[in-house]
Amino acid sequence: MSTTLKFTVLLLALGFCQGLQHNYDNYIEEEEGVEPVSQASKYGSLWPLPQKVQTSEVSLKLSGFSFKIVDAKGSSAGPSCSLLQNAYRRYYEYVFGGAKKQKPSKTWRTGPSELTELQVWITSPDSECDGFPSVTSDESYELSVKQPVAVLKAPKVWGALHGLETFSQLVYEDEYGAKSINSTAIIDFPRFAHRGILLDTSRHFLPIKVILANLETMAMNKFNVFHWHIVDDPSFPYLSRTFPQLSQQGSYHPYTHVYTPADVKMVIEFARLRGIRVIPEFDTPGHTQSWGKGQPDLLTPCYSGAEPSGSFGPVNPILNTTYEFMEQFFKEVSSVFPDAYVHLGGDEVDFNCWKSNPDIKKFMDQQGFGQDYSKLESFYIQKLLDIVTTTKKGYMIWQEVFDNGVKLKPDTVVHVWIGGGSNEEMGKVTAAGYTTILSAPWYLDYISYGQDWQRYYKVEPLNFNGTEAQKKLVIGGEACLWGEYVDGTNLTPRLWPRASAVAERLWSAKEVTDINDAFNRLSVHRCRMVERGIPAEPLFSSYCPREYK
Ligand code: CP6
Repeated sequence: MSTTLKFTVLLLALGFCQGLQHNYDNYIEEEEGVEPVSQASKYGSLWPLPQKVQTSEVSLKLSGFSFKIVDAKGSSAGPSCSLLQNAYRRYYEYVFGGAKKQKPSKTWRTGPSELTELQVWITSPDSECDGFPSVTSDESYELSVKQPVAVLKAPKVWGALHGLETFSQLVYEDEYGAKSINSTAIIDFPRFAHRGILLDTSRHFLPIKVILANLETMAMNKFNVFHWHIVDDPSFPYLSRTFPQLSQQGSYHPYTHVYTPADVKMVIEFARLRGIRVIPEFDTPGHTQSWGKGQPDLLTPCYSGAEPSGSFGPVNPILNTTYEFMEQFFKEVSSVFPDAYVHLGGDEVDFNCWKSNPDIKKFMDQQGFGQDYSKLESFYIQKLLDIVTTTKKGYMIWQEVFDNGVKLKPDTVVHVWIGGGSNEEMGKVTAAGYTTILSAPWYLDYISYGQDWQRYYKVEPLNFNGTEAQKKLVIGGEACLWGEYVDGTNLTPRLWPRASAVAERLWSAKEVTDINDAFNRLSVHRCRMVERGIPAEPLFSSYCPREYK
């Protein structure tokens, strides 16, 4: 028995705290989980696991020289579909890597057990090649790998993108380093339509390069929503064409720490090419300190006794100028971001400043709100929702907005973040008939010793008391990586492969819960991300065939 184990057992025997018991559980699981990374599980290294997989022992060779990814004859997307052409190139590179097309010897012929082509067949008349993905996008695909050609069938390009990723995951190296793939049949589609990652570019500025690398990794994990928490209290890096003074005054640096319209366009197109939606969050009325620097009178002046204290609180909800500003601002946002939804925040509104302000007090009396400041919050949010509705966008809001009884449009998406593992709130929100997204168990900014991916993996989003109709309202979830302790130096390894656990929970069938099988596949998947240049952190003691360089 190792010293650590002895020590832990001793503490347990003494009836020590919950936290240590948790570590002890982890210790055991880890020891049982040790496997060489190269040892494939029953399903090879597929992650997230497809809905239906049929594998065989028949192995086919792929040669970098002759293998091609091509449009199938009947496909509705041809050479003019740059989204697919782009993806073919990307996945060819991922499959054959640095080992570029090697010219074969003269006597070389296509062997009897060689796979020469992957034909990509978009079956629906409208491939959606030039469109944007949405919550209703068809992401399904079918993949048949058999001699002499593999066929990837998908109604839309979105499914084809996922199928290409899956195809690339099936390819392995034999003992001589030759690329091989086993004859396989796959039918696949996501369990949940909304599978997101929240990144926060206000607490720390994230270079575009880092954002793009994470979009690329999201595609490897079949995530399809980038929730861009773009501004917050500490900084306002969004360069607004209508109100350039917001980032001029509110960013960490007005030239180096801003996202220009060209940057934002690039992020949106890079994401679209990978089937990823970009949902921006402009969080109000709280979390808006940085807005106040470039937009005078937007925030509530706080009072100390009878005098303004010099500090400011949430957005001032009693001025007409506030709503005139929001109208113009969200009109711009709705044209810059093509997604059908914007996230309007609404979380963690601190009432103390509102309470201190005599003008707000007077307004509360006039409106008959009494001492109930959540009524004032509702007043603001209601007006904001009306403004955003005129821009023809749908909206997402954090759960407090629902909890405070704000009247919402029936198609509002409520984002549940409070309550950790307990899913009570999911029952309440869906009982009220709202579409909902789960984040409460998936706060990846919380770190601890051990394999916390297993906790994320074990979450069952529909594990709450409710009818079948209620469960249908849960459209997915998001892993959140808030930015207080994260910037370009540590974001990627902190997010991956921990977010991969969430990816499989949101994509794969409900019954996919075997933690040992998950460990084996995820270990290989993590090495694959490393091989593709992503510094994803290890799960446990192990090695990768090609380590991070
Ligand atoms: N910023 C904003 C945050 C958080 C929220 N909103 C947050 C709160 C508590 C924890 C983690 C993050 N940093 N704008 C809440 C949605 Cl534990």
